[in-house]
Amino acid sequence: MWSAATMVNDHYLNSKTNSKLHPWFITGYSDGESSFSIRVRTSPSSRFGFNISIVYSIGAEVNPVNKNLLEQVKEYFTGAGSISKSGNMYYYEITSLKSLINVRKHFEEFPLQTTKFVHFKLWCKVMDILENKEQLTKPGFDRILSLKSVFPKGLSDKLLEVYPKESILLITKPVLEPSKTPLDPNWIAGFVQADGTFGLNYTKQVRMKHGYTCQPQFRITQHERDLIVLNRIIETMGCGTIVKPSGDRDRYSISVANLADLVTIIIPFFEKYPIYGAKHLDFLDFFKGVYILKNKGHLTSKGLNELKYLAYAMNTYRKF
Ligand SMILES: [Ca+2]
Repeated sequence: MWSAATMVNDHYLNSKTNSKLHPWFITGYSDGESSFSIRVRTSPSSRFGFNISIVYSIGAEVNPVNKNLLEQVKEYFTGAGSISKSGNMYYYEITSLKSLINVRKHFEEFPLQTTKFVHFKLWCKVMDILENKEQLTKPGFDRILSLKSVFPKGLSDKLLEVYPKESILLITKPVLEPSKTPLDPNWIAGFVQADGTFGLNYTKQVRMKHGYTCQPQFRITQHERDLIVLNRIIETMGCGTIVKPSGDRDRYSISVANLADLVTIIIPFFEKYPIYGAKHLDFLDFFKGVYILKNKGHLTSKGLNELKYLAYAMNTYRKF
């Protein structure tokens, strides 16, 4: 009998890659950190003066652990594309149409859960046009401009000089049907690699005997357009509350700061569904910190020192 679970397992077992990453991890990580884009570049030799290509790209901050993670993602997509460095980021990019067809298959089987889904759908429409070489016909070329115009970056000034807005047929964006189904835990792990934070906030606290305390917090931050997915994470995991970071107008976070929830839900969850990227190291330090707090270590100077040491060697303080 067919079920979503057996479908996932069949894919997992039959896939030809050696990647240890679960298909839903790939989608969760992509929901947080990837882009599906349409590149339109000036090219005098091309029909209509512009060359069109589509790209799948996913980034991670530069460090050896993240490099390894992107190599695993590359492995998952059977070695297609390449990883490059730009500033303090690595980008894994796939640009060949043939390989992108496989990427599309993955995201059709394991769909994006955030509003990125909408851009994926538009991107697929451009892929259809490119596959049939219809970009070489005026209607096909115009259709691509219409599809690109509803992307966040829209059409470049260069493009608008040649093809003014009035000449572009407006299209309606597809909408993401809000789902209420529980999320796959591996999706959550991938999403946390992209947009989650494990923090130990070591702060002055005059009321405390040693003058300091430490507050643990697990967070996932997202633009308000994806508030629905934050609520689905809370429902799937069974803990967390939605908070609005001060000064951050259009973003919301899930916050879990309650020690009992961290010990009984968050830590066991990410032990069972690992994160793989550098954020996994932050999780391990967070894990140690939470247990020091659970054992009331923050009431002793030895425990506080350990917490301080952890807090100032993780996240942005981490040295590789
Ligand atoms: Ca993100």
